[in-house]
Amino acid sequence: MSYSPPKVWTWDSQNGGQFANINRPVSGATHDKALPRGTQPFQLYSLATPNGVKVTIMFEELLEAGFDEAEYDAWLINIGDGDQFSSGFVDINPNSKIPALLDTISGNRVFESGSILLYLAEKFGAFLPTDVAKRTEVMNWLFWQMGSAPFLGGGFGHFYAYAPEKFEYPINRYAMEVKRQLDVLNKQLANHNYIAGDEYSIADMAIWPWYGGLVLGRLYNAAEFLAVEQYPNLLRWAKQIDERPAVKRGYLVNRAFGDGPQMAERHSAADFDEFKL
Ligand SMILES: N[C@@H](CCC(=O)N[C@@H](CS)C(=O)NCC(=O)O)C(=O)O
Repeated sequence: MSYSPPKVWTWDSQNGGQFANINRPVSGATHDKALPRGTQPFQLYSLATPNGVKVTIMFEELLEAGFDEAEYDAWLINIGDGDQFSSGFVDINPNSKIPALLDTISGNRVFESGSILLYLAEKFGAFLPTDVAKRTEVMNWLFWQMGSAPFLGGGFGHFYAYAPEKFEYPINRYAMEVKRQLDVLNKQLANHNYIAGDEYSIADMAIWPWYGGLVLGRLYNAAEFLAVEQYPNLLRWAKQIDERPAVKRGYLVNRAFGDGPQMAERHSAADFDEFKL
């Protein structure tokens, strides 16, 4: 199988891949629609993909730690339906990707999951050490996640689970890179309880939904293919984080797909009452 690129690339909207209907080569709004707005200080617009879950875990951890001012309304953005291209969403994230946040107290818009985690950590003085050396290590791993996960999601996940055919070259390339990343995490967790050291931090919250989810068999159904039992320290950490009550709650928020329990929107702590968590 070979392909000769034409002189100038043109858009084939019917490329056969899953999600091809929402991918476009241009940015910006496709329709005029305001975002819904609740009464809580934070308005989150998201979906329970790994990038979305990072932020709902952070909100639930803040609330669990007693920061009542971290109350939030979590509104569902159904990316399959193109909700991320509404004029209201594009106003708070010109990149049209979940998660996006509005801090109604300061009026700040915040997009990119790493930026949101950092914003909330600094605002509440939580899950980010103040000591320079410790803080730098958290940042190292937070930025590691932001740079690495696209190879897991856009690379491995796309070609292993979503592409219209199984192509050997990209699956080999990205399986190799993802296994290298799993080995990096496994080695780091051999002598650290949490990713960045002794303390649970926003680095764990950023990395767990992707790499924890992968080794727990919740992502791309690829745990066997990637032989995740080769990473025992990573598995130990993934299970340990999975046990946290705030993580269980955060995992559920904005979940409107899959076989397990779902909670499309979250507006107060009482929304969890009907779930056995
Ligand atoms: N780097 C971004 C990535 C966000 C992202 O890729 N979001 C996906 C869902 S996981 C999305 O909204 N996709 C919709 C689209 O591409 O139109 C972040 O960490 O916030």
